[in-house]
Amino acid sequence: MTAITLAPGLVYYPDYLDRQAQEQLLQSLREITRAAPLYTPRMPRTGKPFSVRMTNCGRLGWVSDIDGYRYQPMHPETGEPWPVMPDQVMQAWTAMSGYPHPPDACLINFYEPSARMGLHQDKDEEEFDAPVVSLSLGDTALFRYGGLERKDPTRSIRLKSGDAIVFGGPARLIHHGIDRLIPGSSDLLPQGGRLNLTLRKVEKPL
Ligand code: MD3
Ligand code: FE
Repeated sequence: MTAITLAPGLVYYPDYLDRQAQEQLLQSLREITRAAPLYTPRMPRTGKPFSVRMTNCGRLGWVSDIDGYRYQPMHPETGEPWPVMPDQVMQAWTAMSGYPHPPDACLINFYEPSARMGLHQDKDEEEFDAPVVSLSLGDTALFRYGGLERKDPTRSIRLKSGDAIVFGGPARLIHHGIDRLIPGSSDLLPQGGRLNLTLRKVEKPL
């Protein structure tokens, strides 16, 4: 496993999942989205739709609607509990997080070729001592990250299918986003696009 430290607390694992592991994870995600369909989140207050569609697995899921951002135990449209986190996802957390408790939530983002995600911080969790672990599948994305202040300078890297990236310690609250996908860069998803999983510890451990 190759680990490249890009900044303090920010570790990149290129090709963390080989092709077979990517296909296995994709199959799990197909089962998850059958039970917990991708939905279109909306911006708080304005109700403007995200270009990224989302679902979750694990005990808690991150949702956004006109009322705000939050973690909740059920799908916002079906009202059903989120599907269980696959073993492969739990194993990725154990391998890369360095954190002694299992994750509470796995947010699954689906990007169509034109989708993007603006620069933001992830701060809806209570536990910032735990890192966020991200797994990418499908088309390569141009991922941008900066610093703790929105005005800080940014850098960008390409996240390709099978890559993992971990944000912990001093990198946990940095600004980050997805500028765009590189269409046709992967043949993993038959229709193109990209899936990103982010594994999170939401609540403070007992
Ligand atoms: C840095 N997702 O879901 S993954 C998100 O590719 C999110 O879908 C992007 O940003 C995506 O919130 C980026 C990389 C990532 C994920 C979580 C982070 C970077 C992070 C949390 C803190 C700092
Ligand atoms: Fe984020």
